[in-house]
Amino acid sequence: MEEEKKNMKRGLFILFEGADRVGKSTQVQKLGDYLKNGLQLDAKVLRFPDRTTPTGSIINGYLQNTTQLDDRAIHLLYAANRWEAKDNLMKLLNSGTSIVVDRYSYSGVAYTAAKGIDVDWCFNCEKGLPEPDLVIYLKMTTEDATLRGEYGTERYEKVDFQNKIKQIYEQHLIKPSWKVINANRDIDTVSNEINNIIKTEINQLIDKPINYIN
Ligand code: Z5A
Ligand code: MG
Repeated sequence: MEEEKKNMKRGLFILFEGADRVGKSTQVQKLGDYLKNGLQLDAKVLRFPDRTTPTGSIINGYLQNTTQLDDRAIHLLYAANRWEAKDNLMKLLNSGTSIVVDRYSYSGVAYTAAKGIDVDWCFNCEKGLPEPDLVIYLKMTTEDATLRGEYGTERYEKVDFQNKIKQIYEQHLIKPSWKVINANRDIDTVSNEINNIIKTEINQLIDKPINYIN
């Protein structure tokens, strides 16, 4: 019989960030499973862009190169895609459900700033969104990431552009509180390191109020 789920005052917001093909979606699923089955928490996995919404459908067309859009216009659509999810994110967190999120505001800033647009301009429309309690940044070289499956089929998957994205993350976005993980190891080694971080830090993270990006 399944053990009873733990009652949490509020859910935890854990975010995975990083350039293309570093293993974010793989690790998001694994951490979601660990929270649910290992730690017996209520947990949900979410991703941005959410391609199922009206803004998500325009973003999907843009990523697949069927729609062309001004760089700032697509940036604002990515942000709108997060703002339309805000109430649901807050509802989940306040009802005690933890969320493991695959990309968020920092992807928004990194990918647009890598096109040469001012980082502060990019960040402005993210201010006021719920802030993650913990950000896990998966790091590896672009050269190693290109060796992974299906690299190169969507709009941004070019080596020079990926290096610019990494540079924006690593020079402008990573804060001392982020966990920078060596992603160029086998899936289970990376996952075990992340599970250990969560197990060690979960109690102190959960005691803090939900913050907002500012
Ligand atoms: N974007 C933006 O511009 N602005 C925004 O605000 C947001 C996003 C939110 C779509 O995102 C695009 O949107 C993205 C940024 C931009 N750019 N592009 N292109 P997406 O999240 O939908 O992208 P994706 O299709 O999921 O790819 P990804 O995120 O780049 O991949 P990943 O999630 O990091 O990797 P993965 O799918 O887990 O793994 C990739 C492959 O490697 C797969 O075959 C795995 O089995 C394999 N893998 C995973 N881990 C390992 C390890 N440890 N060893 C070996 N092989 C591995
Ligand atoms: Mg992914």
